[in-house]
Amino acid sequence: MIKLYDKPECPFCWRVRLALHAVGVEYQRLDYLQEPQSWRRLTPGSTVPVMEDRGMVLFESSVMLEYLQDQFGSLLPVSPEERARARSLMSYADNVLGRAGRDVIFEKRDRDPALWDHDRLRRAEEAWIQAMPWLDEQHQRETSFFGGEYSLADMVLATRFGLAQAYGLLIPEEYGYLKRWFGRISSLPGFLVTAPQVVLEALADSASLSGVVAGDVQPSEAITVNS
Ligand SMILES: N[C@@H](CCC(=O)N[C@@H](CS)C(=O)NCC(=O)O)C(=O)O
Repeated sequence: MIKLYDKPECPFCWRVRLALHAVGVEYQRLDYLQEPQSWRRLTPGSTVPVMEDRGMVLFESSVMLEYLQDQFGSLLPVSPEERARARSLMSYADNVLGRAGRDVIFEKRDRDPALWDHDRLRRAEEAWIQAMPWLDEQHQRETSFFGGEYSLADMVLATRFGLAQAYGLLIPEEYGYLKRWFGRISSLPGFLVTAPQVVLEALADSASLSGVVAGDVQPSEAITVNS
């Protein structure tokens, strides 16, 4: 069985959990802090995620996603053009959207609000807003970026939006395609089963504000083996 050394709130770990769920593979989820020695032995850069499959060790999330795509073939669009587009979206998710979100998360996470650097937050929020128009234009349909099938691009973006929302960075109202896409993807079982607690709490808050039953959202931390 695949082993995944994992940290719930890490966006790189979450995308691998999403992809594993999407291909329907059973895996064992290990908290890297509870297995520090075996984890450190496997990763030259001391990062998570780390994947172990039948003696093979992978320590870079993009390689894990490509491996799952090569094994199961259902995580990227078929044509070379659309695959290139999916990879461009993933790059945008990490290098543009993710950078803005990361600054807000790092500033707010586990810190007394009295100590927040408001200039840093304001700059990150501006960068977040500036990242929206290009993404909003990339939609062909509302359900996903690729004609109804969820791809790795959707998964990587969903983790960035989910974590950002948990720290107060929302999709502005005028980006209707993006809002509807996130509304749909964040209600799918794969998203809910793999999401970190902080994301589920933010979703439950926004659901209760919009009248949906918050108890529908279940935490994922209790789940160590997924199928
Ligand atoms: N490029 C790496 C980045 C992984 C990464 O930066 N992981 C962070 C957590 S999000 C990490 O392991 N930090 C060290 C730590 O948390 O101890 C990948 O995609 O796998």
